Amino acid sequence: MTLLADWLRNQTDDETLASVFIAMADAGAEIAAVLRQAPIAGQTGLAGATNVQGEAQKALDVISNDIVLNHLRPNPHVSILISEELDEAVEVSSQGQFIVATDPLDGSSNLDVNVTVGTIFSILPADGGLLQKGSAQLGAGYVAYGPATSMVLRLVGQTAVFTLGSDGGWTLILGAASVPEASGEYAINTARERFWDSATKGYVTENVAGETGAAGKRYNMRWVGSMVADIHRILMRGGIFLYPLDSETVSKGGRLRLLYEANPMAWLVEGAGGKSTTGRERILDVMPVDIHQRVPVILGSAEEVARVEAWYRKAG
Ligand code: P6P
Repeated sequence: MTLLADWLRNQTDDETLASVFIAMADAGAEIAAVLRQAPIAGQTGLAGATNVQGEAQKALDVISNDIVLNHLRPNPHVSILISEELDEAVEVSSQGQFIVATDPLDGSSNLDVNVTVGTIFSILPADGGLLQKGSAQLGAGYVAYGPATSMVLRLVGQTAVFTLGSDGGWTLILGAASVPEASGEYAINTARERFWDSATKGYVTENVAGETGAAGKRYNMRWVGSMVADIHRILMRGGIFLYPLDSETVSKGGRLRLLYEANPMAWLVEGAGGKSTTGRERILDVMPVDIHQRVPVILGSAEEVARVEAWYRKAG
C-alpha cells in the first residue's frame, strides 16, 4: 500500500514542491469532511455574494476557498494563490517559489442534489508570473468528492489516482492512469446545440448517427454538469469532454476557466495519454491574458479529440 508521501518522494526530490501537494491534499480531506456534513449544517445555501464570474457563491464555495487558504498560508513555499472565488490574486508568502491556481469547489451548483463536485488545482513556478502557459505547470491535481473521495495528481510523470481512507490518509490505487485512445462515449451539454459552431455540430451529428454514419460505431452520451465528475470518468474509462466555444460564450472566450480548470485538467489527461485542445490549439499552449480567462475545452481520448480537431480544420 503506497501512501501519498511515499509516492511524492518517488516523483520528485523537491520537498518544497511535494509540500504544496501535501497542503492541497490536506485541504481536500478537510473539505470532504465539511461536505459530508453540509446538509445537516445547512451550508449548501447561497452565500449571498457573487464571484468574479457573476455566479452566486454558495456558502461552501467560500468555505472551501478559506480551507485552501488555511492550508497554504503556513507553507512558506507558496507565494501567490489565484482562485475562482477571489477577484484578485492574493499573496501567501513573500518568499514562496510556487503559485497555486484553484477552483476550490468546482461544480458547486450540484451540491444541493448531492452530485460529485471537486477541488481543482494547478502549481506553477512563481518566477514565471501570474500569466503562464499551462505547459509551464510543475504539477496539477483534483479531489473528487464522490461515493469515494478520490484525488488525481501529476507532477511531470504519469497521472496517479488516490483514495481517502477512514484514517484520513491517501492511498495510491492507480499508479498510471491511462485514457483509452478510442472511446464510444462523449460528454457535452446538448441543450446548447443551437449555439454550437459547425465543427461541434458535425462531430456530434456523426456520433448520434453511430454505426449508421461516418463514425461507424455506436456512441453513448454522459453529461454530469460537474467537470471533475465528467473528467474523472474519462480518466478512468475513456471518453471525450467538450465545452466548445459557441455563439453565446464567444464574447467571453468560452465557459470554463484556463488557469484553474482547463490547464490542470489538460495536464492530468495528457499525463494519462489523452489529448487536450481548444478546437484549434493545444490547451497547454494557450498564453493567458487574464487570471480568470475562459477558454473552450475539449479533452479526453486521443482518437476522439483528433476527430474534433479535424472538424475544426474542415471548418477553417
Ligand atoms: P453547464 C460547473 O458550474 C461548471 O463550471 C463545470 O464544472 C461543468 O462542467 C460546467 O460548468 C457545466 O456547465 O452549462 O452544463 O451548466
